[in-house]
Amino acid sequence: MKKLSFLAVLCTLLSALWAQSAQAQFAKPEAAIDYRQSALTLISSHFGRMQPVIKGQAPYDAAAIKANVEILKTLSTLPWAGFIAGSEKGSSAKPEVWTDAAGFKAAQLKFEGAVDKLSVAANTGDLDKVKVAYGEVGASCKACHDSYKLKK
Ligand code: ASC
Repeated sequence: MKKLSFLAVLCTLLSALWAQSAQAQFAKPEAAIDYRQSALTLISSHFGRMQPVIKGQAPYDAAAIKANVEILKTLSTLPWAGFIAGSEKGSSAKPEVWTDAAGFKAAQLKFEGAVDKLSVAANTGDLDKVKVAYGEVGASCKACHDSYKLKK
C-alpha cells in the first residue's frame, strides 16, 4: 500500500514536470515559428509527393503510399504546438489564428481527421478510395490556408 502511494506521488510529480517542459519547449517566438514552418514544410513534401500517383502519372505502389501516409499522420499533429502566444508577428499566420482560436483548432482537427481517413483508405490498397481521401486532405489544407494564412 505504501509502495503504491509512493508510486502515485512519483507519477504525479513526473507528469507535472513533463507538462511544464512541454510548454517551455521554445526558447523564443522565432523558434516556435521555425518549428511550425518546418513541420508544415514536411507535410507539404509528404503530401505533394503522392500527387503524381493520384493524377495517374506514376504507378500506384500501395505499400509505398501506405508508408508515406503513416509519416503524414504523425506530421499532421505537429505544427500546432508552434502557434504559441507571442509568435503572432513574423510569419504568414493571420491574426485569426489567435483571435479565432476555436476555429483554428477546428481546422486542425478537420485536417487531422482527413489524414486519418486517408490512412484508412491507403490501408485498403484501393486507389480510387485513396484518390477521394487525398482530395479531402487537400481541401482541408486549402480551407485552413484561406482562413488563417496570409496571401503573399
Ligand atoms: C500542397 C501544399 C499545400 C496544399 C494546398 C492544398 O501540396 O503544399 O499547401 O497542398 O495547396 O490546397
